Amino acid sequence: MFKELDFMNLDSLLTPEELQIKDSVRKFVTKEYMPTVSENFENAHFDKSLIPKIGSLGLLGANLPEKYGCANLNNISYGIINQELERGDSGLRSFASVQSALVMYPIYAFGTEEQKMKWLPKLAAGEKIGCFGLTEPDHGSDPNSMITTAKDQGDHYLINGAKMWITNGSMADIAIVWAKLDGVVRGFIVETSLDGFTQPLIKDKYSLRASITSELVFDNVKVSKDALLPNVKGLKGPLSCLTQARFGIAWGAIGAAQACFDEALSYTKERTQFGKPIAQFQLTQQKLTKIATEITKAQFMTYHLAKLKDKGEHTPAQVSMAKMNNVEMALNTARTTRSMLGANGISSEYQSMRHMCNLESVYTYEGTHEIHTLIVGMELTGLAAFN
Ligand code: TGC
Ligand code: FAD
Repeated sequence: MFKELDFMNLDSLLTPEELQIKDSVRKFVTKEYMPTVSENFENAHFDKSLIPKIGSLGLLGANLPEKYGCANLNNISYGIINQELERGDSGLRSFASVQSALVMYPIYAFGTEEQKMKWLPKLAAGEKIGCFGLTEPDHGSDPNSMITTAKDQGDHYLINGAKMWITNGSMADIAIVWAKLDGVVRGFIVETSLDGFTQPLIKDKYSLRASITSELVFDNVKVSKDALLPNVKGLKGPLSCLTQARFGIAWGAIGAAQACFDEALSYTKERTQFGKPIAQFQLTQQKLTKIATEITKAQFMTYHLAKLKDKGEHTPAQVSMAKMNNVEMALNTARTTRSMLGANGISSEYQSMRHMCNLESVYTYEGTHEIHTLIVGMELTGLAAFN
């Protein structure tokens, strides 16, 4: 079994099943994803051929019930999956967390039994791909101001508007679209093959290049009445999905940070300057020590959060603190480890800079660092500082 940084022996708290999940996802990522990630990142390509394999490993909607073709794992295992996928690349974790937390979860939590049986087994197997449309060109941090509308036309709804920066968009079979119906935010399962629905790819990104990001455009898209998710109204619908996804990101960021730490540790032990390994200089050790300490703190916060989530005792603000802290920690780690590799750090032979570029998006999506700061601030003070 591969051994990563585990300074406080967190593994001793994991069950044999949780350790086994970590090992199997690690092996999949190492053998099947890592050999081409650098080339795919350079070519702005997401390798869709891996999706059925990801599904067959039980990594999609992994914390949802077996009845719907899912693995029914606990939240530690769900977190570990995200951590191991993001050790590979944030784009790989993005694919899985959108499918799991932002597409499967709302169907599971807010859908009818027919909607669940129709979509969840296929999404779990990776036979169908989903995306989640909340952000609009002019409404990001403040989704309540969205202007996409759904109009009740008697026997169908008519959707008009646009969503922006949508992960998986151009390859999705369905989109969970949040639109205002009679002024209230509602969720719809919209098949992307419908007339008037287009998903232009967003090109030329410096970040998350091995991930698909798209616009969604709705021009009089006619959706059937059974596309509406009936069991939620208002912004708490999409925000509840974000709580699931942000939890996964808090774990995922640790994987990206560990990958960067491992790279810097082995590089600085090998690389010599002034006649000794650069790992022997005090300033290098200070950097490694700081990173290892921050990763360890993040691991324990996230582990405890998963335990709270298993008991249904976690709060959105706790999830915000973990997302905010861990992503900032991972981004700082990647920037530091990139510098520790000197000029080699900018080469695509190494991964710190790829992680660093990706983490700039992770810092912004699923609620920016600033928005999470304000969510925690509101929890502490009881005063909202958003507007
Ligand atoms: P506010 O009045 O605070 O809340 C409206 C209703 O929602 C409830 N609520 C939540 N419920 C569940 N989970 C949460 N995290 C919740 N936060 C709030 C709240 O209790 C209320 O319920 P009710 O019953 O009273 O109606 O709403 P607000 O308009 O003041 O907004 C607050 C704010 C700014 C925190 C919120 O809008 C926000 O989080 N903004 C950030 C937007 C965001 O995160 N967008 C992400 C888009 S998806 C994405 O980025 C995917 S990237 C995926 C990938 O590639 O991995
Ligand atoms: P803005 O909201 O315009 O914010 C710009 C800046 O202003 C930020 O620094 C922000 O923190 C700051 N700011 C805003 N309001 C405040 C305030 N009240 N106080 C202090 N500072 C503030 N969205 C989806 O719906 N689905 C997806 O699948 C998806 N995938 C994404 C993939 C990528 C690669 C990226 C980059 C984004 C994705 N997003 C997705 C969108 C993402 O959620 C938004 O970018 C994010 O919510 C921020 O919105 P914005 O970009 O419009 O920035």
